[in-house]
Amino acid sequence: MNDLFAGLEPQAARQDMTEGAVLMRARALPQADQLLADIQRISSLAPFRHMVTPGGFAMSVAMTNCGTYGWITDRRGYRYEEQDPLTGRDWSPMPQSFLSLATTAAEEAGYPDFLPNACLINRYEPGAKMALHQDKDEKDFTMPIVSVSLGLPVAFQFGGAKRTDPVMKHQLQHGDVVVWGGPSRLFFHGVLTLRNGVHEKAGSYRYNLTFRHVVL
Ligand code: MD6
Ligand code: FE
Repeated sequence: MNDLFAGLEPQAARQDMTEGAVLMRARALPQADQLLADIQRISSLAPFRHMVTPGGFAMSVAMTNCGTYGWITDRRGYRYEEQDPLTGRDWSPMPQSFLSLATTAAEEAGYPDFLPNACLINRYEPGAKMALHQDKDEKDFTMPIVSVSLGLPVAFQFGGAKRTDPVMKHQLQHGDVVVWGGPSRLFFHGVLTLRNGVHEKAGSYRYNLTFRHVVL
């Protein structure tokens, strides 16, 4: 064994990460091929792009969206919009595969009333990462977020309510689902640099779907 995963949590089918946050290993495996096919279709209409932060930096993660609202960033700030700024068109409706996975996983985690109206699709290539952040552009924090990992594995960091709180690392693999809400809904989290690799279903990428309920 190498020490690549030293310090990471052991693998259990279901694991409480912190208050209100549940990791369900391989929960999306049965649907993974369908999810990847839907990502391809969605991104043929609304291509993955490296958006620019308000500070003027291009993000290393490429993004697109589906659902009623899509998360975007540019020099004017972070926000949700009903149209893709790249094409001027509405985002694609959320596919049934996405919707049923998100709502059933949320229910299994103790959130029976989750109704997502936005899905941010992140695409990481080797070298890409996401700094510690809070998801707070949704305005409604009563609903959880459901997160689905596909393709290459990555180390996910989960901290606390303050940026300086200690973080736990969890290795997220193809098919893993994280549901979090309630007391941890606004906790800081991030993704460490994606390492080189080739995944049999996703090539040299990691995809992450995050389902949210947004109010404008
Ligand atoms: C990622 N995920 O896993 C980044 N945010 O690529 C997130 O930033 C995230 O997984 C809110 C809820 C769940 C998440
Ligand atoms: Fe996030």
